[in-house]
Amino acid sequence: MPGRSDQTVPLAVKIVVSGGLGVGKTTFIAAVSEIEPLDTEAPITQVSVGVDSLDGVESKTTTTVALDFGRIRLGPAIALYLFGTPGQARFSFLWDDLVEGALGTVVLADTRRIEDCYPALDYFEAQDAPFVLAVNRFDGAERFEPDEVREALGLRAEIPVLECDARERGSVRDVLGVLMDRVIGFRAAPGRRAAVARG
Ligand SMILES: Nc1nc2c(ncn2[C@@H]2O[C@H](COP(=O)(O)OP(=O)(O)OP(=O)(O)O)[C@@H](O)[C@H]2O)c(=O)[nH]1
Ligand SMILES: [Mg+2]
Repeated sequence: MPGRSDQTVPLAVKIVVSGGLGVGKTTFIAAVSEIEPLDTEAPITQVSVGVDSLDGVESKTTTTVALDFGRIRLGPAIALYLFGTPGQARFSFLWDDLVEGALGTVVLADTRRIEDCYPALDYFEAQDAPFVLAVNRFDGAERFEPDEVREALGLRAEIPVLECDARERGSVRDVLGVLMDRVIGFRAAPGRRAAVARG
């Protein structure tokens, strides 16, 4: 491409990491970011009582109140900019701004509280960008086959359902790799805009 050096200027790709409260979004981004991840953790306050369910994550004392942000290079040509959504439902008004320009999304799920990912699924199914569903393995959580998770959530066959450990860099990279395959396939599909922001 004229005027562009592949050695020095990677394509900048915006990716969103979403899912229910305490599902591991901040952990997922921190595990893989090559820059000091920005997080906006704050103590969970009384305002949350009766609004945000902490069932299953009772030990959680802080929560993301605005966003998480991290960056990872995928080879020399692509840099992923990762934006994590806040988990509490009362901050969902931030999502519209956060997803602006995003090319794909990882929706994280916890099988102990699988229904908590419905708001994110509903939201990202309506977006014009692909997403993958990644089940974050928590200690003591029952294991389910990806197809069982797919069926329980009513996901279409073409949506990838994966398992991951949000604390492990390699595992997070694997999820992002599958998402990028989807993003590339989606952008290349006939009738789609090949609109990838240039870094
Ligand atoms: N065992 C286990 N614990 C995890 C894993 N991922 C995250 N955790 C823990 O789960 C808790 C919640 O993780 P966070 O990354 O803060 O979750 P979050 O989705 O960002 O939470 P909110 O921003 O409040 O919605 C933390 O104590 C993590 O250490 C995992 O894969 N396995
Ligand atoms: Mg968080």
